[in-house]
Amino acid sequence: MPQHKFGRFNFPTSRALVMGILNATPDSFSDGGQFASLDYAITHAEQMIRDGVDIIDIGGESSRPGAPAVGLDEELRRVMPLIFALRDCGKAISVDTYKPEVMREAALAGVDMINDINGFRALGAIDAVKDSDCALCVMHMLNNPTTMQANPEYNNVVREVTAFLAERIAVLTAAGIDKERIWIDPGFGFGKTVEHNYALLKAGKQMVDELGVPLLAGLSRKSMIGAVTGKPVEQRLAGSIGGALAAVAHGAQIIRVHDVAETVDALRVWQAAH
Ligand code: 9MG
Repeated sequence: MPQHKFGRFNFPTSRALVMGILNATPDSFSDGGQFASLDYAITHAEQMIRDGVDIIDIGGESSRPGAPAVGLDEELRRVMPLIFALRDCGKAISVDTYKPEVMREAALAGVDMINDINGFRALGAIDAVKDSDCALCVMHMLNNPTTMQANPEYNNVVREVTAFLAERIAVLTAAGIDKERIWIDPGFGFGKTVEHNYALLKAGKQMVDELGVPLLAGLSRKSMIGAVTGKPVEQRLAGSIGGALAAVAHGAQIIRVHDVAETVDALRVWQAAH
């Protein structure tokens, strides 16, 4: 049976995988400091596991436009205790970071994926991951999280994003990284208009065929869902599930989501109908 090697795990290619978003940021419900935040995040992770998650994506810095940058020490302080608490939970662990030092520590701690919204472009990022065997998610982002949504323009968004990802794959493999470790992600909402996002969504299979690596898609609760449904962020569950199924129909093999239980159910029904 064909499989994706994914750090310590082998996943079947015959179904799409669900990646649950776990924020290792201080939560707004608790004023109990670091340990309360850690407890809260672990409780959330345990719920995702009961709900059928495949991969838990731990992030210590929000990539939302306007979100405050987090320093290296603070990001390590947020992310590392969660990695240690969850790495033997039986589910694959991913870390969402663009900082080489965090990548290095996470890889040493045995995580299964590094998810880099910056496509491993930071100085030292490739060195930080090259000697590990975790999977690498290479995402496209135009400019940076502060400037990316200021009038994004492309002549041909699919061609330009595909060319960017092809270049990153070439750089990673030239550094000695096995292509089997690499996943691509068009980066919905990262320097794209609604039209750009849907053009990329529809081009998923074309990108996979052209680049020869599997695709991860993250559109949960994003503005591309709100633009079509007219719903605010807290009412985008049904739209996000529609988006997840559309992404799978267009070739995505991992769906990054907030709402694990509902997405797992939707994908199970989808799978049963194929
Ligand atoms: C961290 N993060 C936020 N949105 C994302 C997306 O669409 N893809 C990936 N890989 N990471 C994301």
